[in-house]
Order: sequence, then C-alpha cells, then structure tokens
Amino acid sequence: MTIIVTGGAGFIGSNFIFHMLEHHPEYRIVCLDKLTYAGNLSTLKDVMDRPGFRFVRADICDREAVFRLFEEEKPDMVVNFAAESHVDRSIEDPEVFLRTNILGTAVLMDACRKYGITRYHQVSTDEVYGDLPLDRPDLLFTEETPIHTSSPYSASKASADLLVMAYHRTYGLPCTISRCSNNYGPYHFPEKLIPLMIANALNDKPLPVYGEGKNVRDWLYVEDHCRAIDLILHKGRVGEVYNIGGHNEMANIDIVKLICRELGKPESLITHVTDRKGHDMRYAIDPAKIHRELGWLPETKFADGIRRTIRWYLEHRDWWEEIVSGEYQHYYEKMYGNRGTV
Ligand code: NAD
Ligand code: TDX
Repeated sequence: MTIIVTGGAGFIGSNFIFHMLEHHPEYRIVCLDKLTYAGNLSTLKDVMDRPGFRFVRADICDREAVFRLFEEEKPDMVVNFAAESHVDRSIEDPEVFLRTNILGTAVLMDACRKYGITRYHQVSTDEVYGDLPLDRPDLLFTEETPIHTSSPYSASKASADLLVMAYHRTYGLPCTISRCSNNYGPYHFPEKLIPLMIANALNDKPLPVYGEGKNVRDWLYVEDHCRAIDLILHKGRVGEVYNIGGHNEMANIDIVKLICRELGKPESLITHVTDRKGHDMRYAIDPAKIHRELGWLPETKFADGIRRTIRWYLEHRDWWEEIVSGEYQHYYEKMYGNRGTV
C-alpha cells in the first residue's frame, strides 16, 4: 500500500504521517509538500530516513511534478492536506488560497484519474458550513447542513469539496471528504489561536483576543482527527462526507484564560483587539455519522489534550522559536502592529 500525503510538513499532515507510520508500518508513505511558510521540514526529521517514507518537495498545482510523482510511485491512495489554511491570511490576500486549495485539488484528482487509485481523500473543514448562533446550542453542523461560507479560505475549501463530489459523480473517482472542527496539538503553527497564545504568554507578550473573545470553536486533539481519517480510508463509504468533532465547544476568551492559568501568567496580558472581518461566531460538529458507521469516538479530553500541548510547546521551544523569530515576524508586525485595541 502506497499513500501520497500532501501537506505532510504542516500541522495535521505531519501528525497524520506519524500516526500512519506507527499504526501501518508496512505502508509506504510519500509526503508531497511545497514547504510554504507553514511547512517545516524539521517537523519530519525523525522519520526522514525511515524505510518506507519519502519526502518530495513540490507544488500540488504543478501538474508536471504531480504526474511525475504518480508515475514513479503508482499510489493506491491520496490524502490531501495541502492547503493555505489561515483565515486571517485569506482575508489579506485571497489569491493563493484559490490557487492551492481549488486548482491544486483538481490537479491531484486529475492525476488520480489518469493513474487510477483506490481512494482520494479530501481533508476539508467545518468552516464550509458557515457559522451558528451562540444562543442556539441545540444547533450543530451535520453532513446535510448547507454550504454557507464566510471567508475566502472557507469559500476555497468549499469549492474544492464541490469539485471532489463532481469528480466522483462524473468520472467515478473513489473519493471521500472529511470535515473536521478546530484541531490543536503538537506542531501547530504559532499563527493560530492556541499556539500563538502559548508562545506569547511564554514570552510575556500581549495576548491578542479578537473582539470580546466570545466566539466559540469546537476543539479536537489532532491525534483523534488522524485516527478518524485512517478509519475513513479503510472503512468509509466512497462518495460520502464525514464530519469529525468531539463536542468540545469553548469560547476563545476561556481558552486564553486557561492557557494563562496553566502557565502561571497574569490575565492582564490579555488585550482585546479589533475583530476579524466576517468573524464566524460559533462552530459545532455533530459527529453522529462517523460514530454510527465507523465506530469513531474522540479519545483525548480537552483538559488532558491542552496540558499535553502546553507541555509539548515548553519542551520544543527550538521548534517554534525558530518560526517566531524568522519570516513570521514580518507577518506578526503587519497583522498585529497596527491592530487597534478595543
Ligand atoms: P498547515 O497550514 O499547518 O499546513 C499546510 C501544509 O500544506 C504545509 O506544510 C504547506 O507547506 C503545504 N502546502 C501549502 N500549499 C501547498 C501547495 N501548493 N503544494 C504543496 N503543499 C502545500 O495546515 P493544517 O492546519 O495542518 O491543515 C491541514 C488541512 O486540514 C488543510 O486542508 C485544512 O484546510 C484542514 N483543516 C485544518 C483544521 C485546523 O484546525 N488546523 C481543521 C479542519 C480542517
Ligand atoms: O490572534 C488571534 N486572536 C483570536 O482571537 C487569532 C489568531 C485567532 N483568534 C480567534 C479567531 C477564531 O475565533 O480564535 C479563533 C480561532 O482562530 P484560528 O486559530 O485562526 O482558527 P479558525 O479561524 O477557527 O480556523 C481553524 O479551524 C478551522 C483553522 O485555521 C482552519 O484551517 C480550519 O479549517
């Protein structure tokens, strides 16, 4: 079994590679990654020389490079994590999101059509469903919830999902799609809420909460997401969408306060800054289908997962300090330097 994992030098993709190498040591895993600002080869250093693992630096939009890799590897499956994934960056500059997230998906599926595969899996997001009101805790996203996107990022992910379903229906490509809620855990790039707050708190820097911080996200430990994708690849029904989430809704402000408490830092570091444009209020996944059909349940409770994550950031300062001191510094200045406080 050979699996091409795109975007494997990023947060979830790398965790997925570690999961697959551990649980399916007989599989060949080929990581295809462009190494954008979000991709980090040092994340993969422990598996780089492992037999059965190969890293290839390429852009999923580069048809020639992608087809060449398929020719060489003749993969059985493709799992597409490669994406521009940060909502704030998509608001600043949407174009690369359309290119990578939509065109890149089409190129990968064209290669799958040409060379033949048993499964193409698209890693999508709960953000394609838009948002839910805070005062209706009974409402959750199911797989039947209409697509209703808010940001250029979520619009690009939804477009890719529609293309995947079109390739399935038109060409009979054996596809599955998973839509997961917010992940957290090791190797999370420090521009996203949880790692950014941990890194800033450790450096005694202000903790920039957008608006009042009442927005709710449904957090899932990254290993639980990886296990769900593994199950979908092996037991999921072709042509189906599976929601993934662990019923763990939390307001941003509560997460930031929790991080302060765990690190022994004062809440006075919290700074309320200008809100994100078009900011989605609440995400909440109904995972009943994947539980019913595949028996999946989350295993890591948030209280344990967040402690484990904080410990990981404490023990891997070199990993994230290199990032926050490099090119990312310019991004941080641009995004937060002139952001008004509220
Ligand atoms: P990430 O930004 O950490 O990693 C993305 C990876 O893709 C990086 O290694 C990057 O170098 C690579 N990449 C980007 N453009 C590429 C291109 N054109 N060609 C090849 N490689 C390219 O993202 P993540 O948080 O790990 O998310 C992975 C996937 O999961 C994305 O598709 C995202 O939409 C989805 N998702 C993320 C979350 C979350 O909470 N992070 C939740 C649900 C779904
Ligand atoms: O500095 C910040 N302050 C803040 O209040 C940042 C970076 C974020 N926030 C808020 C915005 C959101 O309400 O925290 C919440 C989480 O923000 P992000 O970490 O940027 O994640 P989100 O926008 O929810 O999107 C994430 O989950 C779904 C991933 O980045 C997506 O790739 C995934 O599809």
